[in-house]
Amino acid sequence: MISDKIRDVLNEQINKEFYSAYLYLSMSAYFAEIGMYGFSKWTKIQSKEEIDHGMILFEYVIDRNSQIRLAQIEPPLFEVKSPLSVFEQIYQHERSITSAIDCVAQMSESDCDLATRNFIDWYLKEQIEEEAMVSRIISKLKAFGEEKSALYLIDRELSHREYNQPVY
Ligand code: OFO
Repeated sequence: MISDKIRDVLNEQINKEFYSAYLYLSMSAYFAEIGMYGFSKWTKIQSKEEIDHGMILFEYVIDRNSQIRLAQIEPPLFEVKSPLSVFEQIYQHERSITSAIDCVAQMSESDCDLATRNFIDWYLKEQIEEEAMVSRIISKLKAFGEEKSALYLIDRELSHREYNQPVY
């Protein structure tokens, strides 16, 4: 069993992961609208992974004999200026998710809930990978993204991403 405080923060995190899925899915729609199908595929796959992140938390809360409290998911908000600006917003978003995960880790530690503290390690590592992956795309967009032909090549590269269900 986990404390009510930990139950609530894990439920909040489930909401954040599903919000992330919505955000990436709306970005995927935007990229499809402007004909950038590689960017669209990449963000759609990321959206699926975010649902997986939410579901891993969901199963954990149930396994700990606690309660799921699903809340409303806010509409996804982002500005559509350019692929670079969208990826910069993704980076900021992922940084905010990293801070939220850090808080879960700190709270579980101060609650002497070592099982949750151990569980959340997977998310800490996942956030390092996500921030790095997004920051590499931003660097490429900054270096070459002004040129349409380079953008086309980056779009093609992103179209190679395949969905791999995250394994906890
Ligand atoms: Fe679930 O990692 Fe991104 O948001």
